[in-house]
Amino acid sequence: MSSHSGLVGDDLAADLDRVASMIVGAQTIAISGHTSPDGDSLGSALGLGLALRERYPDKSVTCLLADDAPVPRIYRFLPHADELLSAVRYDASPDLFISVDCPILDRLADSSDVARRARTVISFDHHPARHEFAGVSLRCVDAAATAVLIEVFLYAADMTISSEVATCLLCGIVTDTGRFQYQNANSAAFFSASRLVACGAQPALIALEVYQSQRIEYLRLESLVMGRIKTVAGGKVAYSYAREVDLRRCGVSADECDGLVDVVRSVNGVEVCLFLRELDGDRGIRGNLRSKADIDVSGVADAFGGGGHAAAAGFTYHGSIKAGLSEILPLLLELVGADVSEMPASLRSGVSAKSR
Ligand SMILES: [Mn+2]
Repeated sequence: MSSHSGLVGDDLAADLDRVASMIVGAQTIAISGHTSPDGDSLGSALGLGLALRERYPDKSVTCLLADDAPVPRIYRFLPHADELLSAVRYDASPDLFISVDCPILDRLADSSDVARRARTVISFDHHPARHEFAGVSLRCVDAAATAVLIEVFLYAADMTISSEVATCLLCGIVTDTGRFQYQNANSAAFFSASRLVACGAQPALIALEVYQSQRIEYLRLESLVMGRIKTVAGGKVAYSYAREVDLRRCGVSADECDGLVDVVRSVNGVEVCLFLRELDGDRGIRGNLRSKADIDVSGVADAFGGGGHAAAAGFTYHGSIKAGLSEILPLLLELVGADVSEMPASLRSGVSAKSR
């Protein structure tokens, strides 16, 4: 095993070896990240897929999209993003299915059927999980991004990391650490990022494409969300929301909204924040939670059937935005040790003694 970033204990090192030999033993390989893909999910799948294709030109390696939807615009610059195949159009039963950045089979959406058909399943992931769905799971919750784990794996397996592979993986690290600004931006993340830049990854290109290429329509929506930010609990909790009609009027698609929670997060003095967005077709509300301090918001996400990390979690809520706020805010107020009476009266109607 080559030198690694300090992330890999003996157990994980043994698993990395096992994964390498499972890959060698497979002829057809399908790789997929989760539904509503983000930079880590796409960067990890593409980076691993490209590296395997370069190393094993005789194998059939296919990178899949869990949804039958286009790649989000800001990630289309990723090398070979145009070759990603919707899982519904992949008919084969692969020897090996590799899940990246996904803790539960359900979040693989259409790709979960491919996983079920596969002879063996490997998972690379950094989310906490209650059950493992893969035969071999490389789960490291201390990794800032799944892309860090992929980088460590490629390095340990002595695989060449081309500049294209490196750019894909660095995109995963940059986006999952919020440009190295979140609490998860640890030395292992910087270590992998440094090695990737040495391999030819282009940090300036990633920053340009992901953060400096917003459509004016998106910025109009962002200003709407910004204008709606409210703080409670002496400024420790902030929240905002976007309605389906806001997206329609601004001309913004749902996959462009991932960064909106960061607008809410950016308020000075805020410790936890909440951003709610109505899903189209009455599918409920998507909730995103962030913590800027030591407060763990994953339990709140869990209470609403979601999950995630201590500092970044999400869930889908079935109900209206107002009902969602009046249910979720008391839990956030509790986390920062504030009183529910600090909630705006307009939202307090649904709150009862059970919330305390
Ligand atoms: Mn991730």
